[in-house]
Amino acid sequence: MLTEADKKSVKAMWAKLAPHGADYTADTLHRMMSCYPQTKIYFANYNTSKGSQDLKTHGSRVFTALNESVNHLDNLQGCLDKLSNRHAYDLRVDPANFPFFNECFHVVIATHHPHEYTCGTHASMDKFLCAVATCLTSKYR
Ligand code: ZNH
Repeated sequence: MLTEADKKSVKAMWAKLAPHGADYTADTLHRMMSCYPQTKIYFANYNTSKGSQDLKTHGSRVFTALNESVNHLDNLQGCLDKLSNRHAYDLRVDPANFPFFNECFHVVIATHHPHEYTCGTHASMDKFLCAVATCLTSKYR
């Protein structure tokens, strides 16, 4: 559960990273596919090299969804409902892959904001990313 303090912390950090958000998520996808190559099976036709147009386009979509989520911290499930159906029924992404994305996102944020991304902010952001992953994988039955 995100506390009020977590929400404040996530929103403050988000305001700092949002101007570069789409680049960060594209780099996160690149890192995820490099460090955990098993995640590449879902992106069969993608050019997975760093900075490719495929990663930029998809990174931007993922960033938009995360951005919407930050704007709806009190109703994440509602906000992500459609996307949750899509991941469960069409894409069938194994839920085990979500922690890989989250870990890589932390690394990318920390690389770009080494001073601002304190342990406390990291912890709050992790709760947020886990909450998003829980929503996106909630329809798997
Ligand atoms: Zn996902 C898609 C988000 C994770 C895989 N995604 C997608 C989209 C979005 C997202 C927004 C678009 C939609 C449509 O199309 O309709 N994701 C997301 C988020 C996250 C995720 C927010 C976290 C946080 N995913 C993920 C993972 C994986 C995935 C982990 C694996 C590994 N997705 C995916 C795929 C797709 C998607 C495969 C499809 C793509 C294309 O089509 O191109």
